[in-house]
Amino acid sequence: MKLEEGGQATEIGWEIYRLGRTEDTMQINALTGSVTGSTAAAPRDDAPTPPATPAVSRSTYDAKNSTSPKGGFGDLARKDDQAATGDKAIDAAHDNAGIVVDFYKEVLGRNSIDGKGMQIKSVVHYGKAYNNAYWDGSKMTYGDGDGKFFIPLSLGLDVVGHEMTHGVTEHTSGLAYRGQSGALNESWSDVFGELIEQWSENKGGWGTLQAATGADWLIGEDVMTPGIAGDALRSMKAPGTAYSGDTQPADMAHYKNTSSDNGGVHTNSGIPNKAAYEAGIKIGSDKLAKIWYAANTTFLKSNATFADAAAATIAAAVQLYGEGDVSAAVSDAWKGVGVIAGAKPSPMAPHDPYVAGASARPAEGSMFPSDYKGTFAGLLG
Ligand SMILES: [Ca+2]
Ligand SMILES: [Ca+2]
Ligand SMILES: [Zn+2]
Repeated sequence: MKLEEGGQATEIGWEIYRLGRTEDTMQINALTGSVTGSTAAAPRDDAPTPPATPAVSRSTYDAKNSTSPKGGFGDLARKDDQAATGDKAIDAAHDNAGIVVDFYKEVLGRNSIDGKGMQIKSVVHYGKAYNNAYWDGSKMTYGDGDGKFFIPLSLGLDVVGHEMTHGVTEHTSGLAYRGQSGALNESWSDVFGELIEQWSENKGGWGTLQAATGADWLIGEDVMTPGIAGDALRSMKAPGTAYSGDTQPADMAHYKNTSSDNGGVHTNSGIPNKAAYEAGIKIGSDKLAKIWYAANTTFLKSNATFADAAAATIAAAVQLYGEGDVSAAVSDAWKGVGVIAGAKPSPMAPHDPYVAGASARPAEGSMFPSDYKGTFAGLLG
């Protein structure tokens, strides 16, 4: 909902009615979780105490190098605020998961992956020399890497943020994991993996544009190829240059029409990644996070195309910051990569049809909320 302030909608948020006290209301900013206003009635002795939001529970398991660990998870190695185990991969998975939960709560007002306090489960030491990490709908799983291409993947905060953001996407837009919607799903995970890393390196804050312009915008740089300096799995700043075999396109003119990798979800994600980077260095990482998050929770549908993502992020920018420099920077970013007409026009590649069941939870609702009255369409030209 929008909160009216001086006749102008300024924030999106929730209005909370306290238990048993319908005369009390409180406005909470949906993005920061901060209380923006309240009306309180006189205290009442018999009023029930509203439950405090419990801390999100974290459990990290040791698969002991099995691909079929005991009970599906392996042994519980560390829970909640328990002390470090001394096992680097387990401790990094546990600590980094906590940072990701904190980021979503403090920056975006989201209570865990599902928005309802979902317990965070991580499985570490999965398989032998397993060079990957993934989200499967209920938990994160991390391999140890073979020591040559990867070290234990949980050591990368952007990797952990990437995997957990797949969970957030599943519970919000439900972007179907193939074709352009799948590349957007991948890109949103990269964007938040990187933003969470920036936020954490700035000790839970942003130095306005400092974080955006001073960051490397690389994904997986801390865990990839310990023997090679300066490379990464993906570069948002310069897609296609992260490592010697990087084939990511940086604009629509180089979009890869392929049936492998679910239609190139890990390659074509370079295009929206580059758009996010270009927007981020102009508007700052804080606004980038809030706009891209609002696009995922409010505007994107499961079968979104890149052009839909452009429209969604522009709409979110307008909703959060009004029409102006911020929304124009977002629009310019998508024009720059050729997704919408402008600086580098190029034909749109056809979008794969939506495949029912490809997404765990197809999003409901429409591309734009019915109460949206902005004029973002004019910004697309
Ligand atoms: Ca990074
Ligand atoms: Ca390296
Ligand atoms: Zn991914």
